[in-house]
Amino acid sequence: MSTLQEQFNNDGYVLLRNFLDKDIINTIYTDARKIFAAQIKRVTGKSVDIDDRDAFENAMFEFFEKDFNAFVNTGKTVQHTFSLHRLGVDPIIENVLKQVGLSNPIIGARAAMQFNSRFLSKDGSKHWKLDAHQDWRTGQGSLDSTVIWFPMVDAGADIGALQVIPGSHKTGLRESSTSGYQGGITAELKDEDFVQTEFQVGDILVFSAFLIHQSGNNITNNIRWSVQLRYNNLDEPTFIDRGYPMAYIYKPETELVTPDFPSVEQLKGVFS
Ligand SMILES: O=C(O)CCC(=O)C(=O)O
Repeated sequence: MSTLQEQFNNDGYVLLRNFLDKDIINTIYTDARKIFAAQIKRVTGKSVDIDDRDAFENAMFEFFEKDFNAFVNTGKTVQHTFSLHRLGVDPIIENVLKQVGLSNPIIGARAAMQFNSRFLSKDGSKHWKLDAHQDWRTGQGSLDSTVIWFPMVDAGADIGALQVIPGSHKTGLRESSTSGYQGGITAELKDEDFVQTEFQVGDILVFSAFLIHQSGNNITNNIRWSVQLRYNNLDEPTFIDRGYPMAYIYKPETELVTPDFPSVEQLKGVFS
């Protein structure tokens, strides 16, 4: 067994330094900001420089306040970029999954991106950060189901990088107030058991879906942009025996989101 796998089995996670090409991460980050910038222009009338971090993020907050619905939909749209999904199936990712023991990895859920800031939450709600949880409850895949998490900006305690409880992946599936992402483990967990992770761009955290973890507290005025990739192992016997359950449900809206749209003329315009 490799030392990497031993460490992963023991602690439930490994933090790999300088693992991803910074340009690959920057492309994902840039694609997301460009998509937001297009809607920021529409909603606020402002053309923002996506590389002027504070100005761009202030424009994000303004967009959030002015058109929440469009903000939510744009937030969903940035989850669908080619760059993000290309990374999710990159051989470098496939190989690291194999190194920690997933002999036959398969995507567990769509690659996802988060942009955490208290300024992107309604009415002081805590929806921008996640309480202590185990991802297995939402994925319910193989027992060696694995998550890769990394920030697209340097991230330590102040900007709320993940906090994990080493070894907690071996303590079983814990009771939770929900099976979704809000809510969390109901048992009292000790603050001092959590380890605060810290990242430079390029570092990644690879962790068991049973590892107890939570969002850190982003006390800065900046957004903590991060990516999460989730995988199962097709060879894991209980996953096979349970018939490869897929607990993620993607479904279409039942109603037209833009009533009376499109007109025949609009369609003719597209195809003329
Ligand atoms: O990025 C975060 O703050 C939380 C992410 C997380 O815990 C998860 O995706 O399971």
